[in-house]
Amino acid sequence: MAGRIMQVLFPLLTVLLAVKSAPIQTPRKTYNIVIDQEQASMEIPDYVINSFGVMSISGLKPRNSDIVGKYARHSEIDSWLINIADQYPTLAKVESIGSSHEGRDMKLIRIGKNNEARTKPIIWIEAGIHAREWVAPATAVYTIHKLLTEYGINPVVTQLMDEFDWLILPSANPDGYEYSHTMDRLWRKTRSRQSGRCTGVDPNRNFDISFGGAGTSTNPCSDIYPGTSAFSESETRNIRDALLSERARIKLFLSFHAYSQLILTPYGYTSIKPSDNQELMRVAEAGIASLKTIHGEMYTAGTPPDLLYAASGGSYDWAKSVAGIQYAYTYEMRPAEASFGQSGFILSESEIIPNAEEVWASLVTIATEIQY
Ligand code: 0X9
Ligand code: ZN
Repeated sequence: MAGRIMQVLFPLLTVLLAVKSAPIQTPRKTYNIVIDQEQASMEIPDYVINSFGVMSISGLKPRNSDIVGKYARHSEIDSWLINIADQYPTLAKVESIGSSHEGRDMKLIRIGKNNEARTKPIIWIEAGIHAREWVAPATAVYTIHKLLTEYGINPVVTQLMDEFDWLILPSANPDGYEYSHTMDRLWRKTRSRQSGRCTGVDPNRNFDISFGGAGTSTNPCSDIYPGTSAFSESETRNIRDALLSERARIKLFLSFHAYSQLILTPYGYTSIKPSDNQELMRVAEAGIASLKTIHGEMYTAGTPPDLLYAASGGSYDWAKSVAGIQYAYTYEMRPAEASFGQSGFILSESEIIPNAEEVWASLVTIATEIQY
């Protein structure tokens, strides 16, 4: 018994020491670790944890992990969401925000201690709006799994779930995502029928912000075709409506994409900077500094016109300038660049978890740094 208690207490002590002695900037807040000893003795494997709550787990495999670290199909993500929410009924709830063009359900998971009270500030994550950027939904899945399985165990996770509700849409373009699995690995758009025998609209050009402006094409066959009008796509309408219904509480809006290793700040549609550009850059740079401590990966912060190209009709620009969410960012995840002979959208499955771990570290810092 004493051995069992030591086995439980020792890792907890390691957690506390790691958090206390961390040399790098981390959550300014204090942690209250509440842990059910019975449950802990059954579930906590040996682990080490760093100051961002990145844990390396050995021993027991966490439950519900079947699609974590994999490129899952939309239906697998769907049923996994229902399953994991069922296992953590006090911490999570799944709801549908509507259907895709081809009738697939778009599920949003609401995660957080006391989330049913609907009073806390919200962190919103949309992933997979571009079909071929598979690491984006995979990172959202990892994040959902981490939040739910480490609540009450990992003080960083516990703190961030006590303080925020996390609303995560892991598969924002289900039809395109499926098409990229079955027909065309590099498919990007939705799957709605367009004129001229072409299919699909770029959903990240379809929001009502400078619609049809810079970085779009009038050719329906183009990958950056914005559609016939803003919100012509059911997927973007569903996202718009879900976002608007929660907008007062959303303090941080994140859109997960790949690739290039960037945290894009607003705006994407114009080179004019928002009045709080400095603050948005400060928080993004802090996130990048944390990200780099995990696996040494380098990210850059800045606006799309400065770092990539201008592009109008994007979700995060709309979230900031229309929905009024101050902190809105687009992540472009791994890889930094395409390697010879291979598209940058094709990232080995073995990089999903390292990518998600470093993104998590940046999320911890960003969530801690935002002022609201
Ligand atoms: O072009 C895009 O939509 C994004 N890059 S990607 O390679 N993932 O397609 C950049 C989006 C930046 N956001 C806006 N320009 N609104
Ligand atoms: Zn993208």
